[in-house]
Amino acid sequence: MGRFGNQMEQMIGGLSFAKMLNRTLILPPLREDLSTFTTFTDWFQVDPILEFHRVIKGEDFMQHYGESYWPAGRRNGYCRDYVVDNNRCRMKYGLPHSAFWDYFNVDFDGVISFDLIDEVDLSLESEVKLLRKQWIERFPSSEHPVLAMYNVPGSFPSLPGNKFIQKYIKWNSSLLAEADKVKQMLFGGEKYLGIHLRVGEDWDRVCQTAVGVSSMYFASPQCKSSNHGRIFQGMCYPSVQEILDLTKEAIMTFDLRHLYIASDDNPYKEDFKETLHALNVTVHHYNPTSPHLDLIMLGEADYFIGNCISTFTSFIKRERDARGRLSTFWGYPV
Ligand code: GFB
Repeated sequence: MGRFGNQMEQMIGGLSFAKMLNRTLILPPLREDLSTFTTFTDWFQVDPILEFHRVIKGEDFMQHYGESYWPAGRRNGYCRDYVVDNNRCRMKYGLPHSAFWDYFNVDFDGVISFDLIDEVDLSLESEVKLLRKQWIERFPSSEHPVLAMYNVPGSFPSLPGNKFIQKYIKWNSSLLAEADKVKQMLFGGEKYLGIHLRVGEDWDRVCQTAVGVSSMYFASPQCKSSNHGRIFQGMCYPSVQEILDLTKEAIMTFDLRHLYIASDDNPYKEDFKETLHALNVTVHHYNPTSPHLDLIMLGEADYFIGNCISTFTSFIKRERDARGRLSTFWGYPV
C-alpha cells in the first residue's frame, strides 16, 4: 500500500514477520502508482537481504514453485478476524489489491481468518518465541505452505527494534551508478548537505490534521520517542525562514561546500542561493523524474536534514543510521 516511504515501512514489517515465523518471504513487486507494479530488483538487490533471511522474488516463486506449493484451486487469503467479520476480506477488491494479484494472475479460492498478532519487534526475544509458537500451531507449513496476507503484516510505521533490517536493503546497482555520476558532476567529490523538503498541498493537509492535535503521526516515532507533546508546526511544515536558518547552520557546522535539495514541490532554490551566497556554497535541485535518485543522494550526503513526519525521510534516516551517518529533522537542532 501507499507510495515509496509507506511501502518501505511495510517491507521492514514483512521481513520481520517472515524472520519471526522462519518462513521464506516472497518479495512483492513494488508499486509505482495505483495500478502499476515493478519487479523488486528494479529498485533493490536481493543478495544482501539473503544475509538477513530467506527471500525469493515473487515472479521466481510463481514460475518455479507456484504450481507445486500454491496451485490454482488451493489459494487462500489470510485476513485478521475483524476484517472477515465485517465481510470485508475480499482479497482482490479495489486498487491496489486487484492490480497486485492480477500482476501474478492469481485468483483466490477462499479466505482464512486469524486473530494472532502479526506485528513483531525482533529485539524482544520472548515475544518472538511466543508469537512463533502460536503461528506455527495455528498455521503449520505442511497444511498452509503459503500465507498470502490481506493486510501487510507488521506495524506502521516500523518498530524501533526492526530498524536494523534496513542495512540489508541495498539499491539496485544501476541506480547507484547513476547517482555516483550525478554526485561527481555536481560536487566533484566535495562534501555536501542533503535536505528533504516535504512541501506542497498534500503535505499542508497532513500538517493541518497533525499539528497541535496528534502526538504521533506517520513516521514521527523516528524523532519523537514518546507520546509527550504534540506535533508542532516547525517539525511538520517549517517556515521558509526556519528552513533557511537550519540549513545555513548545518553548512557552517560541518563546513560543507554544496547543497542538494530534494523536494516534491517548491525547492526554494533562489532563497537558498541568496542565503548561502556569502558562504560560497553551490545550490542544486536536480529534480529527477523518479524519486530514487533523490533518495540515494540524500542517503549518501555528508549531513542530512529531513522531515520527521514523512516516511520518505524515514527510509533515508534508517539507511543513514545503519551506516553511521549524521542527520537531523526540521524543528530540531543540528
Ligand atoms: O514516500 P511517501 O509515502 O512519503 O509518499 P510521505 C510521498 C511521495 O511523494 C514519494 C514524492 O513516494 C515521492 O513520489 N516525494 C516526496 C518526492 N518527497 C520527494 C522528494 O524529495 N523528491 C522526489 N523526487 N519525490 C505521505 C504518505 O508521504 O504523504 C501518506 O505517507 C500520504 O500516505 C501523505 O499520502 C499525503 O510519508 O512523505
